[in-house]
Amino acid sequence: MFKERLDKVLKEMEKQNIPQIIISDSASIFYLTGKWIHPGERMLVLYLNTNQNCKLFINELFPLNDDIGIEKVFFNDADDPIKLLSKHIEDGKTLGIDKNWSARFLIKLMEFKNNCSFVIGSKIIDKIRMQKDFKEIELMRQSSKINDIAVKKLIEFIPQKFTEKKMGKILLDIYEELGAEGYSFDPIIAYGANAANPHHSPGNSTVKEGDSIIIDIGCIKDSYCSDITRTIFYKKVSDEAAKIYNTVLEANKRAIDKVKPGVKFCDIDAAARNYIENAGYGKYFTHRTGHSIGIEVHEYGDVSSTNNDKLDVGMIFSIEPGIYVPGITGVRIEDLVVVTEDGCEILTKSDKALTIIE
Ligand SMILES: [Mn+2]
Repeated sequence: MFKERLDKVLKEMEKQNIPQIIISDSASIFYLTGKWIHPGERMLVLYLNTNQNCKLFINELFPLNDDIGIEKVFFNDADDPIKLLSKHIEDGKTLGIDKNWSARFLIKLMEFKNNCSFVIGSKIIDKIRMQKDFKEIELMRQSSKINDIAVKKLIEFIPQKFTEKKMGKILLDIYEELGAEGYSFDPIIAYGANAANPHHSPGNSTVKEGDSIIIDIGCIKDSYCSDITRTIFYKKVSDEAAKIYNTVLEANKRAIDKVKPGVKFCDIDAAARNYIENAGYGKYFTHRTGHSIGIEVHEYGDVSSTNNDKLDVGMIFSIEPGIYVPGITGVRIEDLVVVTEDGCEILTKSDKALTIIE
């Protein structure tokens, strides 16, 4: 167990008056225990109680022999894990439930513990996970460092005119060569009109003269995710596309300039959005400005117009404005930043000046 992280969670539970919670999310369990357990359809529960009675309920199929600093309660496929769990939960008290816990577990537990009141408890740990500690920030730097090298290497393959799909496969080889565990999400590699779809799935298109090329990629290194987007142009760029590019770039820079403790997430979104709106492209910026990132590629804490939470030192999120003109072209420029005492550190270092490759 990471004692400091566990203590933070227990303290926050006390503050919010939720004396017991069930954590079932593998990433949150990893955050607290340092162990990845992927239970599939089987029950996996980290039960925390502010009275320090904390236990991990785990199927014996997933051998966890090391001492993780808290009691382990094993069960097998013939047992009823919910019945077992219910015996350890305090009667008559509020119980926080993981937002992603399956209804097939929860409803049964509610029947066993009908004197408890059930609330969603995830925000407690999700908010703590937003603020990365020193060790996590260093791991995020390393993950982004690999991703920066990968972008550069991948761009070198573009003149060979592989399909978007093939470029994705080449990227996986690059990540493996660089010592990453794999993708942090399915890469987006989009040529020309495809780039106007922010979530394009790489297909069989090949690059044509004048295309914008969106490369939105990320890897996992030592369990931490990176994420970057660069947009480049093939052989030539139209005046309109260059104007769009420079608008997105300025929006990206303005949002980054705004980052410091105490500023609201919605203010970061507004910095990028207002600039794009004033340039006349507002209706083509169709998504939020960014998302928190760490053990998972999308974590709690949107950089959006509706998030009034304030930034704090150690938070890491993306800033990724874009303009997508349907059927014609798309541009997105994404960086990851970590909030520091007086501003931010940019984790993604790849060049972002308008680039035309041959
Ligand atoms: Mn992203």
